[in-house]
Amino acid sequence: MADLVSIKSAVGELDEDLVKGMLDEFVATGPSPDDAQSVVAACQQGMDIVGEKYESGEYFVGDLIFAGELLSDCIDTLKPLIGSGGGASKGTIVLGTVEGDIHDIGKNIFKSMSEAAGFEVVDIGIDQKPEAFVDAVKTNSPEIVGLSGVLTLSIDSMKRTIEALAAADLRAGLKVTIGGNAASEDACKYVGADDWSRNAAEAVKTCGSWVS
Ligand code: B12
Repeated sequence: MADLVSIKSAVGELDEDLVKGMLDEFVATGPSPDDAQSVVAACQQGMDIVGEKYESGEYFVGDLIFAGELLSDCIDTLKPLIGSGGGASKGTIVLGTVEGDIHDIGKNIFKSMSEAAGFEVVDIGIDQKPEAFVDAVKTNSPEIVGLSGVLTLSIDSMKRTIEALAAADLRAGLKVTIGGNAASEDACKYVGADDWSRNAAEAVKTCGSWVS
């Protein structure tokens, strides 16, 4: 099993060579999908260190950008290990990052894991207005809508998005899940979602239970 503490710390230190070396070694051991998900989680925890260093003034926006690229590379390396749902589609998820928020690393991880679990994912991208979600739901008739957001202000965008779905008569029979750093139990209640998670693997399990 990989050294999760060292991976978390190397991501936090933005030590690209060390991170890549450790992930290459891990991949070479032929790990299980669960082990690969633990490494994804360790990389995500490394991003929390990056966030703390940014807040304390040690890192700047350029470091956030580099951190984003580093984590995307990590996910590209780990994605083939996460497994494949195989067979028929389990259902459709319309997914996007809500208006005002351009963060998409977590959204992309949730997308990869959902696809690996057998869902079809319609990814409408970042900074998406409520109307864009409404249009995507009308076009694709998904079972589930996933709203991603890491900024505090994203909570209000999520609320507006869910209100727009209700106003368009699309909310009944649709499950809505929210994720990203902004998601919490309180946020879930406030925005009127069915579920929330800051862990993509757990969220995918919940989505699976909704369509089974
Ligand atoms: C990388 C990063 C960036 C990159 C983003 C690159 C990209 N392509 O996404 C860049 C440089 C662009 C960026 C920009 C900014 N950022 Co920034 N950024 C981060 C950082 C370091 C990491 C975010 C991240 O990717 N985390 C890792 C992912 C994997 O975690 P996650 O999103 O939570 O996703 C997981 C789960 O939540 C879940 N999930 C995610 N989405 C979904 C969706 C569904 C449906 C489900 C079920 C699950 C799910 O699955 C994922 C895997 O488990 C965070 C710090 C932090 N700790 O979060 C700051 C942070 C989010 N940024 C912050 C800020 C302030 C900004 C800027 C305003 C900076 C600036 N002055 O310009 C801008 C915002 C621009 C905007 N309008 O959005 C603040 C937000 C403060 C706040 N509370 O609002 C943070 C918290 C840093 C800090 N501590 O101050 N940022």
